[in-house]
Amino acid sequence: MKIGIVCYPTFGGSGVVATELGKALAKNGHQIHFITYQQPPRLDFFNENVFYHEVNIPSYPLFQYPPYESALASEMVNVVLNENVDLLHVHYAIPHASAAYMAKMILRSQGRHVPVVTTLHGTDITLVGKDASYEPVVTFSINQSDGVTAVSEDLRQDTFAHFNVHREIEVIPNFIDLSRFKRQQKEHFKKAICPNGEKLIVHTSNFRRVKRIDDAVMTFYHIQEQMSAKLLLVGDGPERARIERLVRELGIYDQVRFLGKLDAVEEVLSVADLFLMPSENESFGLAALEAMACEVPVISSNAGGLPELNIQGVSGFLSPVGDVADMVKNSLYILDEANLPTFKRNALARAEEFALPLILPRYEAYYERVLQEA
Ligand code: GMT
Repeated sequence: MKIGIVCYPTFGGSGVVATELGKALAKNGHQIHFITYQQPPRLDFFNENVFYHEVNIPSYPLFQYPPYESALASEMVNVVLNENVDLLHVHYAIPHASAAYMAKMILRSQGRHVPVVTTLHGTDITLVGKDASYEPVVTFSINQSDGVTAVSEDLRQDTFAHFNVHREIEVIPNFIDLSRFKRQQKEHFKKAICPNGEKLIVHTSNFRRVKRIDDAVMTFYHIQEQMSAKLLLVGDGPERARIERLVRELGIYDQVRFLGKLDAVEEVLSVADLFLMPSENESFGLAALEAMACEVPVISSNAGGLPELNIQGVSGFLSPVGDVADMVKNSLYILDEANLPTFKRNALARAEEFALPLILPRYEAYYERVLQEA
């Protein structure tokens, strides 16, 4: 198949899923055309089946807001016509699904039919999409897609609950490349950070409010009152300055390191003992899956799709959102040397259920179905 993939070229979430999916499809012999406003971070290699088309957004003094959606739709039209693309797969509904609808209509007016698959990732539904400013367009463009997938059953239910969507939504969970995300021998790194055998706790996110990083810091604060431990915070975003202030106020700055955005997050995860994801909402929790693949048990909230990933008392524990005391109690239980090895093994076993070779055929089969029905 020749597939056009549209996504945000970002470090986390939907952008990573879209890029990894495209790479895996290309390895399977499909021709993949990425259409984005910047080279996605994980698209840094040569593969004969991968093509990159940058969306050009010319500026003009009249434009307070450059019309990205129009430029994107135009680029999709050009790529479909020039590269003979069979199907467009857009990740994150806003504004990709409506831009794809416009491209589809333009192409149809020229006698060319190209089906559109939209994958819903989370905040496009749970946070941003249901805002009245976007809702009519999101509802319309989901209904007009030829195929719609969601990364968890919870997100699927949320979509039906908040939007007047009258078409089927297929749940295809996120996946993990276990050849990349695996525990590596990085003992020198662990020794440098934890010279006295401290337990190493990690949180990675885009530092937005929805991640409740205060809860991660407070959980760590109470853990280190009971046992020696260090916290690594990976990622960057609007909350970072506030969280740095909180860490200083708590007097734990020496035990916490802010690593910023990292390409090779699996190296940090390889030396971690525990992963914290106390999010207010999380449609899937890809960062937690990456941790589990590196044999790191997960303390998470029970929000959104997290119960579909993290198994209570097996790969980690889930607590009600904001229940720091419960997260501390569960963390101390996991970090107990009598329990830690079992949780590490279980975390990997759970991650293996989301291995790329298990999930990729579900996308391929879904594309085939959409192409047949369109
Ligand atoms: O985590 C984010 O806020 C980024 C966001 C995105 O769309 O890029 O992530 C969402 O998609 C990920 C990939 O499907 C999911 O693993 C995340 O759970 C989801 N984030 C939220 O629902 C908050």
